[in-house]
Amino acid sequence: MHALILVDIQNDFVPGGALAVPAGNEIIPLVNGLQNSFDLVIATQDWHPKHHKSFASTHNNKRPFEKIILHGLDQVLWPDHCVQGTDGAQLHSNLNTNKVEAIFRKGMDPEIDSYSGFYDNGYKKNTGLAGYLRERKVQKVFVCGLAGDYCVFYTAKDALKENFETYIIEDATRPIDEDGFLKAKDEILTSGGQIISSKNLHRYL
Ligand code: VGL
Ligand code: ZN
Repeated sequence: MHALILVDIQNDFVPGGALAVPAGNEIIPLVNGLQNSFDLVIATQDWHPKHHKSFASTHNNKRPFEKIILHGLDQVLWPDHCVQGTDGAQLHSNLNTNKVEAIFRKGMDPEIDSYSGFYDNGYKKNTGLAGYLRERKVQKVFVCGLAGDYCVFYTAKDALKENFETYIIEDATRPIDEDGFLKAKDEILTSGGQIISSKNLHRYL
């Protein structure tokens, strides 16, 4: 079984949203088409309570994109985004979700950020995604969505950690920062994952 994970394709991560990923909207038609090639499609959804500690506005005299240490972990401070129940937190309305069998929400604990669909950034809580994929007999995990240098990267990293054959579909993601994404791709490759183009997807299925 091979699964496609649609990471955080939410209104706040596309241009016009609170934490817009440049050209993030451009992946949506491709992602919609890709879903037909998979046995299983699941999605993740960034889903923060108000005043989450990853928001710059929660701290005094901090601005978005400043870095702090939060409970011992490096933390980028973000604009308020993907607040539970808001329009910005909804999956993008052009994203076809008919084939999505499950949605794993993350980032609910106000004290810790959660980039990966599998664990929070401190590995304190497991979302159950790894167990779900194993129960569904998934061996290969293909990751796409937003943002390439954060939630896509960390989801792919944890998929490797959980011993899934792991692929990032490069043209079906967009990063916040291009340099960060170069480093991220390098780390995936050195950890045994692959970075592929949707054009070559048939070779890996
Ligand atoms: C993300 C920063 C903060 C992402 C989520 O989906 O990549 N990035 N929260
Ligand atoms: Zn977030």
